[in-house]
Amino acid sequence: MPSEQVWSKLQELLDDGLKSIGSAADENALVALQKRFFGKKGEVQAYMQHMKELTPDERPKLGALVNQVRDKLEARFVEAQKHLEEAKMLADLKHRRVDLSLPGRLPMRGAEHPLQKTQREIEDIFLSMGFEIARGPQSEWDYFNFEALNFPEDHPARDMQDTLMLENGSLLRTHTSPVQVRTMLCYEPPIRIIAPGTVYRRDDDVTHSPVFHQIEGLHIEKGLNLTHLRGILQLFAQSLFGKNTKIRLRPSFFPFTEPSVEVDIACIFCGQKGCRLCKQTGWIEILGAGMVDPNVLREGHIDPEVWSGWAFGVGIERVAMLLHGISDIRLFFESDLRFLGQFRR
Ligand code: FA5
Repeated sequence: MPSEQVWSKLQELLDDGLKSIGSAADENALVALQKRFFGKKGEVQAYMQHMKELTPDERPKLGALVNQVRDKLEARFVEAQKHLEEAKMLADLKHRRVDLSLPGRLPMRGAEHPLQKTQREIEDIFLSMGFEIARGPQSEWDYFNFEALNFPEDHPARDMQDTLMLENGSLLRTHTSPVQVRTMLCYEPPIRIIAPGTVYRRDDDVTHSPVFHQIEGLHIEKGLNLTHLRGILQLFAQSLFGKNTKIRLRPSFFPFTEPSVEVDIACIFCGQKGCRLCKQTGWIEILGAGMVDPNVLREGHIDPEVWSGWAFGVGIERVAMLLHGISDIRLFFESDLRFLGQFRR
């Protein structure tokens, strides 16, 4: 084909292409046109075959012109696609009659679980005082859960914590205190840790759950005594329940602390006037604590002649119930969104 004919055919192709693409009726027609013009054997590519009919200085001109034609057709193609999409959307909208004055629907927002939130708040208080977080296994050996904590075999103190036994001879830990000895065996004193975790007991009523959570605190240092324990727990109670919160220590018994104490806070509900929640006493028990028994330090390979320590164990559910005025512990475990949604920040 002589070169003038090639040029004019190319112009025809461009005119025809722009017109047909511009008037494509739907998506299917566009796809067919795409194949017709841009396919491997499409009409644009076909022009490259005329190369050999041209003189060497005309060939680059043909290449450039074919590219220009392709670019223009492609641009028209993108335009047509956009136009078809818009037309489809408008048709849809007409059909659906969207009422733009209706309020939008808010996506559902999650919330931190109240137990997780309480645990984090307690952790933050102790982390700010230089304590570190330690952890231990939930399936535990009798040795760490009882024996190393000074509960001799068949000692009636074991009945204080109804234990769930596992088939391999281990048990579900009944408290976080086993982390005390595990930590002593791993680290040299001074030690300052808190150990949050899940614990299990054969226990089930409105204030006791078979699965619950505790945070253990352990401080081992030279020259510690009960006043250090009292000071830290006072600070803890004030950070959690308010700066005027008073605490008191009552003598108690745990095999692994000597002396042992129960710690009460002045009733935050009635200001110590006496109410149903403090059973008219003005005080509410929040945790057990005491000075680490020398036998326990020895089990942890720590010399009780040199080092002394205090420890405490607090129930996270108990604290969360007090903080939020919740009277039934089962609410924490029922996954009822009406209850959990109230803890959104
Ligand atoms: C202990 O578990 C001791 N290990 C605490 C301790 C640690 C004392 C270190 C001294 C030194 P106790 O059995 O009292 O103690 O439990 C501690 C707290 O766990 C209780 O005050 C209570 O808040 C919580 N608790 C106990 N049983 C349940 C239960 N079934 N459901 C929910 N919370 C519970």
